[in-house]
Amino acid sequence: MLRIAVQSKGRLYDETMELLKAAGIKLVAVKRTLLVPSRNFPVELLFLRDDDIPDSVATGTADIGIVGLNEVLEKHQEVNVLRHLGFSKCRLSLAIPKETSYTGLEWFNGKKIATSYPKILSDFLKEKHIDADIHVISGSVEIAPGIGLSDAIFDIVSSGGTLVSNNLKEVEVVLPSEAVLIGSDRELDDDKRNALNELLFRIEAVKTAETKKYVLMNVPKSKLQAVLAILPGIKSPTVLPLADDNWCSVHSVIDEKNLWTSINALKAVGAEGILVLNIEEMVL
Ligand code: PRT
Ligand code: ZN
Repeated sequence: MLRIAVQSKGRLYDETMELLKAAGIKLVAVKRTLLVPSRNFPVELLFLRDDDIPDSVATGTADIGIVGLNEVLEKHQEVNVLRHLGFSKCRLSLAIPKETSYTGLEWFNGKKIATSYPKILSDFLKEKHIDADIHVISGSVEIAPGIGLSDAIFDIVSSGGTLVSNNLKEVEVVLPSEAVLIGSDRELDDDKRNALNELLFRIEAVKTAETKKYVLMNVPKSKLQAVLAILPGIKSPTVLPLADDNWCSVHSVIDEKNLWTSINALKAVGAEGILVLNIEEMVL
């Protein structure tokens, strides 16, 4: 049985569970026991703190894991990123007091920076030849400059609201992060390898579908060519007859980012009764 380490509670939990559910994985019981098997797929979930997930995969306690890229790089374990998952997006950034004028990275020379991510920060500073003093604290990093503990911070930023409410401003983005699926180089037996390949295949289908919409519309036959010219489709749009001989029904898949432009263009050339549906999985 393939063992997947996931966060037991916190920012990654909901979307991790949603992704596994969308991939068709049902759990025996959703009670938060440490190890929960699936009832319809050869996997079991090991619920851990996110800090422990890279280590659990590196040591083989779990076969794969879902965790923020920031934790993977900070823990520096021997693990591989198998797939970016597109949720829990954030960035690790340097921030300084709002009223301080920022002159570029050299500003940090000789300064004290508070962080919970000393490894990523020291790698970055070394690469940029900046000589700063790293002060490690485990929580509430954003209050450090305000209470005189540091000159700057290096922390996770998402909306930026926490920085604003602590009179700080983001001056350098060091690492864009998101949830990733990690694995290791150790050999998996055939059952685990098959389960992993099937899981990766299903995640691919779910992720592809997330960026697409299924669109249906009624089109007068006289306008069909104009409508077809707008629609990309996977191969080509599907055209079906309707009871009224002068009309047909056209079905197609559209990139979500082009959705509203396409709908307006379709309306303009005579499409009517346009329906837009979510796609759950899409196998290309
Ligand atoms: O208990 P456990 O150890 O498992 O969880 P945790 O408390 O260490 O982590 P958790 O659940 O807070 O975050 C898990 C992961 O979510 C992180 O490792 C990141 O990869 C990702 N993530 C995404 C975030 C944020 N967004 C985020 N906004 N992690 C933390 N924050 C915090 C940040 O530390 C700062 O205090 O939110 C604040 C900033 O948010 P904004 O929106 O005000 O900028
Ligand atoms: Zn943590």
